[in-house]
Amino acid sequence: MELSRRLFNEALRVIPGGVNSPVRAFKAVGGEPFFVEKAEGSRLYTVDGQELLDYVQSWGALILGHAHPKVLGYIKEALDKGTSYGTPVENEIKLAKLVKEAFPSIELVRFVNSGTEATMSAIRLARAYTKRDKIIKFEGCYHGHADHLLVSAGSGAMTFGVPSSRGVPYDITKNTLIAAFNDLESVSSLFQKFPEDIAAVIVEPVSGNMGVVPPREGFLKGLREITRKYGSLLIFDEIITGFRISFGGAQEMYGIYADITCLGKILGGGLPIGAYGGRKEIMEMVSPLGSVYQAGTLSGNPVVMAAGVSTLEHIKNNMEIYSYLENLGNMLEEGIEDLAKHKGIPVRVNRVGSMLTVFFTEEDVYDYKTAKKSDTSTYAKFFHSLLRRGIYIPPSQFEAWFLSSAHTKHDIERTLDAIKRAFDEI
Ligand code: KE4
Repeated sequence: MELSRRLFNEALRVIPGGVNSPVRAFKAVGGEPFFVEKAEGSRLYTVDGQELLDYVQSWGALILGHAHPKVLGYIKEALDKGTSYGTPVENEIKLAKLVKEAFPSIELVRFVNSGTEATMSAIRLARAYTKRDKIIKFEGCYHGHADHLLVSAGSGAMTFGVPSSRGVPYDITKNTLIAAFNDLESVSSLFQKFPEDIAAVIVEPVSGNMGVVPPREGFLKGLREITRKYGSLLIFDEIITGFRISFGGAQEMYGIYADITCLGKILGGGLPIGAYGGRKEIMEMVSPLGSVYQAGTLSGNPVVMAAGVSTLEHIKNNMEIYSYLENLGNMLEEGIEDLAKHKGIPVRVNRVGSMLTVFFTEEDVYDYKTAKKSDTSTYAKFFHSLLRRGIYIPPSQFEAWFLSSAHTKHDIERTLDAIKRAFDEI
């Protein structure tokens, strides 16, 4: 880790915390981050020559694994024609059609450059469409770092135990109401209090940012019903789940359809992207058609569109990826549970398809409060024990592990062997 250490010390002199996104700094698990030289398939290769089996996969952006030849091929072909034109390109249409195919609730879709832009724009649009100001989000869910959504946020904000961010004026967050995930009563009581003021409910249909927390039976259906009853919009933040848990995300898996859907990560094949979409009568309010302004210099960038089209086309032509990932995920989940039981270590493994979290707790984890009961210091020891054995899991208890189609049965066997040894050490 010598070169990584030197580079990190250099990075600290020029970048806040030495990283361009907080969770990468290893603050939640201690130690210093390694620097990566290159990546391929399920592997990362550090500047110090270490090979790591990667369960972060760029925070869920790579369901095909690193440097997939087909995706790289499309990107290289696009790069040979330039990097950005600031004009329409045909691949924007192709990617939009692929999104519409996967998400029947989307009639029109707008591409942006990050998940944050997608959710920020979706909230603005919902407020314009309903002419209401308040929104409901859930404690522990993370929708990017737009001011009005950095309240009781998950992911890095939760990791640091600072659920809300400084620099966000109360005037901005006073319209953000907080409910508890999997608790419909907490939602209906807010609607009873503000029956005509709530523009939208925004939710990660399967939360990935307090660790993985699946929706309980009836939760999503209940959100669909209550938003319809009060004339609010239901926004599904599928930036993680879209194309991850199925090609059509949580909407396909659970059969509940959102009014506005936010997408990202896999959609861009590892390049910067976000998207928001919904039915025509809503999306036609977006500039230049309507009065809701949203713009972006690099939105619909030709190289990003090529990466997205190649990724989604590959998945569409190889849909058996999802059953492959379900089997690998199940093998990992059951293996961890068996090992923990055998060692008498209290864990809960929450999993949906190829996204999972190992919580160090004796209780079921079904919302923010139960997730927060996890033993984060044990998680930190577990993290480093696995890293020493060449296995890289998220450097935070409150993130999701991700499998890719590049992971193999042998990778899982190797991981379970390392976990067995790690359990001996914690
Ligand atoms: P970005 O602005 O980071 O592209 O997307 C924000 C976002 C929105 N919605 C969901 C459900 C998300 O998970 C995210 C971003 N996820 C985090 C970690 N879970 C990205 C990692 C990071 O912040 O470095």
